[in-house]
Amino acid sequence: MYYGVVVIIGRVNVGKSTILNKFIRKKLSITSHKICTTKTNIVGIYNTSNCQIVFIDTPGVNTKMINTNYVYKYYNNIHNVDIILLVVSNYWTKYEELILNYLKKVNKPILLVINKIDFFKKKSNLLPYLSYLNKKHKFVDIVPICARKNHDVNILLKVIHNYIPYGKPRFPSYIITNQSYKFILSELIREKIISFLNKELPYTIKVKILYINKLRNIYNISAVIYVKNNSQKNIIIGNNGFLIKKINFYATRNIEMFLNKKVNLILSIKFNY
Ligand SMILES: Nc1nc2c(ncn2[C@@H]2O[C@H](COP(=O)(O)OP(=O)(O)OP(=O)(O)O)[C@@H](O)[C@H]2O)c(=O)[nH]1
Ligand SMILES: [Mg+2]
Repeated sequence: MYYGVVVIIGRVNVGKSTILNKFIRKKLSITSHKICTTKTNIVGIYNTSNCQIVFIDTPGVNTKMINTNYVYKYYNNIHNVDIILLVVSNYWTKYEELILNYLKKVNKPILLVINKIDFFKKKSNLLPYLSYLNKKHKFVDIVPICARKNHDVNILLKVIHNYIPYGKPRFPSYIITNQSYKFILSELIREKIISFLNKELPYTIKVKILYINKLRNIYNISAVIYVKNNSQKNIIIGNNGFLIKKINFYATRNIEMFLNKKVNLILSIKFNY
């Protein structure tokens, strides 16, 4: 048997969480086109008949983090991983430079993943970028993919397999994460809040699951959305409750897909500051 730990690192918004979800074949880590979607490390456990890989999705590096060592608290277990996936999109920035400088000191194999290759209209346009990246570091491999369309994610998994050592799996094979269900469901609600709200607001809002009750094959789930003040509350509720209903509708679908069960979601709003 094979067992290994892989950390997924990169700038904000390059598609790290999308990649994790494709590996695990479930939405475990929420995604959005807005930056700073992932707030904490998210673990996804991938199983085959002879291999278990623990993937750790991390919050993306952004402007706020770049000037502090804040981000590296999410990399605290980096010395225990077998391989690092450095994810970049269709361009390289000073953030990648900073992350790579940090990773070089860690002395672990780095696999470079170029995501969003759908932005290269012609395959040949990718070649100069590949040779540019090749000079940046002695990456163990460079794998171009398009996570959103699930293109070449399987190739990436095969390459990762090459770096997974022999070992006994640590988790039962039916487990896909070590996070609690309550946490994942609260994230699936937060994803919809992020997608329907503008600007900074979504990032100050927290969601907590109060209870999950199964009654005749229907999951009754009660969750609280914590806001700072009345104006945030009004925004979330929307005209005649339009927005909160929309959030509820799409969050319910999100959770139903995750649980594979019918869901009745009850949302309430409270102040937490
Ligand atoms: N065009 C394109 N978009 C993609 C691809 N993969 C992911 N995306 C989109 O990129 C956006 C960011 O994806 P995420 O997975 O949330 O990115 P992330 O790196 O986890 O972002 P943070 O958690 O904020 O660091 C989403 O809108 C995705 O749908 C891809 O291959 N092509
Ligand atoms: Mg993310």
